[in-house]
Amino acid sequence: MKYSPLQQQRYLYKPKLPSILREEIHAIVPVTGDSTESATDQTELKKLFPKTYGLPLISFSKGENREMGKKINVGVVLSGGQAPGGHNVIAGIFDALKAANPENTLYGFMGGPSGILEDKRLELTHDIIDEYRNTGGFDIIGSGRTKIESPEQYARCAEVCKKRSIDALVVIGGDDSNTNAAVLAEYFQQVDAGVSVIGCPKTIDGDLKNEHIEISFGFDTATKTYSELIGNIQRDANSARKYWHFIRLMGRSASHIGLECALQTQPTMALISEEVAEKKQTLLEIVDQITDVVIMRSNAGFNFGVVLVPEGLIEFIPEMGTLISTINDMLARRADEFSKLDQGDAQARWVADALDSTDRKVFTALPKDIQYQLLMDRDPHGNVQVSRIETEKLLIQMVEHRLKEHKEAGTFSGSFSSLNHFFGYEGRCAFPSNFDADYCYSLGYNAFMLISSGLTGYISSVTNLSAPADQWKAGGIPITMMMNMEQRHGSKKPVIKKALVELDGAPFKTFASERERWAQETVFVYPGAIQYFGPPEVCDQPTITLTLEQQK
Ligand code: FBP
Repeated sequence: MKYSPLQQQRYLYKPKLPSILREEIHAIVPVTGDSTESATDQTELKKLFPKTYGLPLISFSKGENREMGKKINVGVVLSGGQAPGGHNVIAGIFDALKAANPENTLYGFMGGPSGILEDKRLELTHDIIDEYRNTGGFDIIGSGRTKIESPEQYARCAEVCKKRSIDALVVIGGDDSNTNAAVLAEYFQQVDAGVSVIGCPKTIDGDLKNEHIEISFGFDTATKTYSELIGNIQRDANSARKYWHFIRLMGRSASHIGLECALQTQPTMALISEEVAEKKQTLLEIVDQITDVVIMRSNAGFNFGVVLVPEGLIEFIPEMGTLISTINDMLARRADEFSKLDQGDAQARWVADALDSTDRKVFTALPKDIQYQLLMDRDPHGNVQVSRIETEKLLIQMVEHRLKEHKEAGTFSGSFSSLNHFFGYEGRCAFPSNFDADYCYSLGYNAFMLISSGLTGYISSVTNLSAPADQWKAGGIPITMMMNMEQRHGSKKPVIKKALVELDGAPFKTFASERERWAQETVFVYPGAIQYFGPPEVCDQPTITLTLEQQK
């Protein structure tokens, strides 16, 4: 069997577009709106982006479009971690591009941004695209984490695009990739390269969002996949009534994934990193908070529960955050010395010796495994890779220790048996939900509309997402509008601001008003698997986060 029955059925699914994009493509025209400003740092950004700062907002309406039929070649690249729906973004670009002119060509750069630098391309044909419609993964052309951010790399991109007659590049990526797309767009304008650059908002983490990007694609499917798994574990916990499950969830710094999964499943507890930082909670305070719930439930006869832990938690605990940034700095400055040491104990001892007494106390109090994980390879930005730190195991060990103390003091007589889980990769390549299949296809189709309108430095924007797809609004937002200046690697850089969970936002407030009840009673919700066929109230619903955020 080459394809599963589900895959065969998904090939037949026709993604839904916003109503304006359903018009015959030559009968859609761009509408220029007001010129834009970044929310902060206007003067510095204007200076850095003389050609692409202040561009107008774009929407589309009906009208005769004579430019649309002009033959063009487009390159597309997938950047960073996988997110469900990437294939549909590419299918959307492809269908729009071929509808505009069957002679148009779409090239996929292979293995991420390095594919542009190395000039590794694949011409995407009908046969190739059809094999990937409505499927998960990024395997059609692969992805990678190489950054295009140096003047030499920009020049190389211009050279490759010129050599291959590429008129436009679509960069499908997160906040950093879209920041780099904006810088590349500005560079191409300055050197008159004749190549436009359009971004598409991707990441399961949900941290690329603002007034104009309601959600990045992949968040919907990933959170629904994790929620299914959490629900299954909750039902097991409620049946066996003997385990505490600690589940760490991907999402990097932001806790959007953890919060959405909590809203979908009503676990016993869910930690939110942003709240921990706001309250300046220490690791011991968090451990005590969990321990108190374990004891309370045990007294009520419930020696089981489910705790959700966001993967970025460790960096938000003040003493751990300070320690991690000191280690990041130290490993960047003394990389040579460090790399000569044996991994494990020798490296941990070397780091402990180099720390000041406060950081050393925090570091050496950690279990050895966690010490080693804190010293693992940094990501391309020099940051610790939070997905590699087993925070859920750390919490389990510390809760066990506290319960032992309570037992000795006669304040706990129950049992605590725990299991740990990490959900991340399980959700990044799932078959996209109908929402992500529709949203991604619309983002791609819309990206081509921006290209054919001669625009550059824009991100494809599809909004009004909690309404049915025909009411979605398609348009373009200048990327510079979403930027601010931040301190990165010792100097100020223009970047798209990462969106963390807002503690005064409706999703967090809803969670906060319910969580005490979830801890006391057992009110688990079991969402079940994503449904692709059936009534819209089961198959087409957006996330609870998006619905709450858009409730008037
Ligand atoms: P992006 O930010 O590139 O979309 O990646 C998201 C993510 O899945 C994070 O949630 C996670 O921390 C990280 O990627 C894991 O990275 P890797 O895929 O390199 O293991």
